[in-house]
Amino acid sequence: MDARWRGAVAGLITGLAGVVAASAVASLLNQRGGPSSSVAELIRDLTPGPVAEKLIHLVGAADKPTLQWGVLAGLMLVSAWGGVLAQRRYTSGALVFAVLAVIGAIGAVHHTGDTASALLPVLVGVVVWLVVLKFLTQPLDDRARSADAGPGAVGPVPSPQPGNHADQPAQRRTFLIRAGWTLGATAAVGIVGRYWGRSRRDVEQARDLLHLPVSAGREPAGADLAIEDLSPWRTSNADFYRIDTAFAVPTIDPADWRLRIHGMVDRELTLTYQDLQDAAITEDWITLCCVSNDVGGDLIGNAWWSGVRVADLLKRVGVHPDADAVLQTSTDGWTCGTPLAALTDERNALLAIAMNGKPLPLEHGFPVRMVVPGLYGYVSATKWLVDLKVTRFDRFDAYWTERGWAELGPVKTQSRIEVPRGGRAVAGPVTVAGTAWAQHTGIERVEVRLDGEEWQDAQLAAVPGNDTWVQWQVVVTATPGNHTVVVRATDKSGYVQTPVKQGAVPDGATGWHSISFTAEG
Ligand SMILES: Nc1nc2c(c(=O)[nH]1)N[C@H]1C(S)=C(S)[C@@H](COP(=O)(O)O)O[C@H]1N2
Ligand SMILES: [Mo]
Repeated sequence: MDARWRGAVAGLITGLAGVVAASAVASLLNQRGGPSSSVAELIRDLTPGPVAEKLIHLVGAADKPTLQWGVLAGLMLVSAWGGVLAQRRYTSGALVFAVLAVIGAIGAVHHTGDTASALLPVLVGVVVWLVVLKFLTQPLDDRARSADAGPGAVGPVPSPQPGNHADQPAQRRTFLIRAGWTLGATAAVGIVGRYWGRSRRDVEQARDLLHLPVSAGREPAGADLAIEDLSPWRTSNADFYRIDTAFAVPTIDPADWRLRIHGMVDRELTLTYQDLQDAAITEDWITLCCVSNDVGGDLIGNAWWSGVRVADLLKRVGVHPDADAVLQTSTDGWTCGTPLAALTDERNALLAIAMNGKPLPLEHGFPVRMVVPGLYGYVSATKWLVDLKVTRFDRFDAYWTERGWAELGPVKTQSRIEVPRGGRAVAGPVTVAGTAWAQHTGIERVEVRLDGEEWQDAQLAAVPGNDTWVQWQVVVTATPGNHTVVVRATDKSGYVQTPVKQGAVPDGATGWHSISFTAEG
């Protein structure tokens, strides 16, 4: 093989390795398509209408794959050229790949809109390109070849002749070995990426085909004050905060899902997804929040959940009287410990199958998760749930308790100001609004204080029960200039939110939320 060809082959392998790595990262991050299909979409979107139509007409229904393969073929050609250039001078070849990466980045951002996660695959791809390019073209480098004449060489080093791209067998061997390794690694990465991508698509499809016996829930009358910039009563699935330790979202086919309930029980029970659909479905508004939520933070959301009451299932299995906890485990091995009492009392602790009328999104625990009103997520809301063990708190440590968080995580009474947003208002009457929560206790009262004046009662919106947040609003009178507003809530147990500031570790932040704004005259 002529040395020039070897440069082209090095470029091809480099191009392939980067694309495969980028696609694997994209599918690990559960993005649709990798950077190359994004570039195909970019080209499609940039092509003027009539031309696009002609193109589509020409290639018929195959337009999408054709375009995608076209993009890949173009990429491979350019990569080969980059390899040939790099053989002479690494930086010229690297520059070619850098330009390709910029095009990929534009495509990715155009495709998803979410910059940070869209760019990660491209970033990984370009790093792989630059490293592999160096790795493969180094043994082809003209100067390296001449130097390789070795320390034993006597006399002037012969300069490499064109056409006689000094084909030292040692260099050829090094190149072939490196090329082989790179191809092997690329194949391995490709298989992993494929596997994840496929299982994600399969499970998404199974999810789309479900017809669950659930409703989407109706906003209770008067619960949503519909104030601009105030979070809506219902948090949509797309806007719901997400917290978990899963790098790649677990993909469980509902047909394969099983939940084992065991431990200190009279009769073990294993449930299928169909069993849950056939059981009595309970639906309720429940506000879920994270223990890591700082004062004023947004790791909280309110949704209409549909599922089976855990209390009913625990009654069926017969819980031993000396048990006090349930150890929950997810398919990826995350665990949490929940007080048995919270799962057996009158509250709607649910094995949820739907969120806002839709099967759980994969990110939120599909096919089945737990939701328990009144407890932080880290001690109750296991996503991708597969195992419930009735036990005692003195017999286990769960994921976050091993890491210094409290064993028990009842939600702390909190309130948050959301309006005025952006630190600006018009002097005169100013609407201050926000949310407050004390799940499973209920909010009794919300007060607001402007610049250290008297506390002023806020008006509370309607709520369907005690397990959700409540919206509140109050009008304060602001003179032109800078102001600070503070909020505090009182819950139905009579507890008034403490001003004492505490961080989220080990059992949830405390303190009053305040904001500053400038009133313009
Ligand atoms: N399997 C699993 N379930 C989990 C977690 C996790 O890391 N893994 N995190 C918990 C935490 S800390 C919270 S606050 C909630 C968040 O649920 P969400 O992502 O649906 O909002 O899920 C809980 N369930
Ligand atoms: Mo959390």
